[in-house]
Amino acid sequence: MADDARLVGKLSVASDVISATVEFFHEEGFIQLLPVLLGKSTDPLGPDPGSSVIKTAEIEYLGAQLRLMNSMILHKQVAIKKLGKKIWILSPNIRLEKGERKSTKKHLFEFTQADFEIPNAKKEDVWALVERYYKKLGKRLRKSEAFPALGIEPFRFKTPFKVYETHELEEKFGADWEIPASLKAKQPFWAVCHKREFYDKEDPANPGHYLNYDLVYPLGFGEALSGGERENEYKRILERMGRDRLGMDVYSAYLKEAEQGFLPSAGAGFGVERLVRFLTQEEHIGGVQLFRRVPGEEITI
Ligand code: ASN
Repeated sequence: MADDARLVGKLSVASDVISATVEFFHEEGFIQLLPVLLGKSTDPLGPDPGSSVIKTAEIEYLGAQLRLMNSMILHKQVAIKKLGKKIWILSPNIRLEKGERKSTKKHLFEFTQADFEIPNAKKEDVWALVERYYKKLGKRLRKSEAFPALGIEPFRFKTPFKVYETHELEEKFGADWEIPASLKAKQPFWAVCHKREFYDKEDPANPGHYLNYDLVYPLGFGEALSGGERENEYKRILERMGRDRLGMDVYSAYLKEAEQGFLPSAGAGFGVERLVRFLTQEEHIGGVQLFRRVPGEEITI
C-alpha cells in the first residue's frame, strides 16, 4: 500500500476512535468540557525519576506567567467541585520531553488525551468504566472500513483485565517492568500502586501505598492510561506537595480552591495517539500523526 494510503487508513482509524469515544462518554452520562490550554498552574508530572520532561512550557501574557497544560488534572478537580458531575475532555497536552524519548516509540511532545473524572468514585468504578469502553470500542471498530483497508483486524478486548501490583511486576520483570511485561501480555492489564504525583491518593489504611493505576497495552506497546483516586483534603494536599518540594506560589489559586474543599473523585486519562498506534500496530507513535510531534525530531510545519 502506498505510504499516503496507509496514512489515510491510520487517520481514518483515529477518526473512528474519536467518534466512538464521544459517543461512549455521552451514553455514560458524562458532560464533555472544552479543553483549556493555559493555566496559572498545571500537572507537575513528578517528581518522578523516570520522567524526562525538561520543563513546563510557560508564556508571559499581560504581566501574568501562564503555563501550558501538561495535563488538566488540577482543572479536573476544580471542575468536579464546581459541577458535581462526571466530566471528560479531549485535552491537548504539551510535554517537553528530552530528545532521546524518540527511541521509546511511544512519546510525543504534543498529543491529545481523553481525560475524565468522576465524583465520589473509587478505583474499581474507573476500571469497570474503562473496560466497558474498550469492549464497546472493539465492537464498534469491527464495523469500521478503515481496518480492512489497512489489512488488519481490530483487536479483540477480553475483559475484565488482569490486575497486578507494581511490586509484583518489579519482582518479575525488574524496575523497568513496563515493556517486558507488556511484551508478555496478550490483553491489556492494570498495574496498581505507583509512587507519583501529589494528587494521586495515598491509601489512608496503608501509608506508602497509592490508590492509583495504569493500564498497559499488550504486545510491547506499553502504557495506555494513568489515573487514580485523588487527594481531596486540603491538609493532605499540602502535606503531599511539601513532600514533593513543589513551589507553592505557582499553585496558590489551586490551593485556594482546595482549601474551600474538593469532592472526593477518581479518574484517568488515556492517550488518543497511543490507542491508535496500538490498534493499527504502528511501529512508532509518530506514524499516526499527520503533523509529527516527536521529541528530537524537527517540526516541518
Ligand atoms: N490524566 C491523568 C490523570 O487523570 C494525569 C496525567 O495525564 N498525568 O491522572
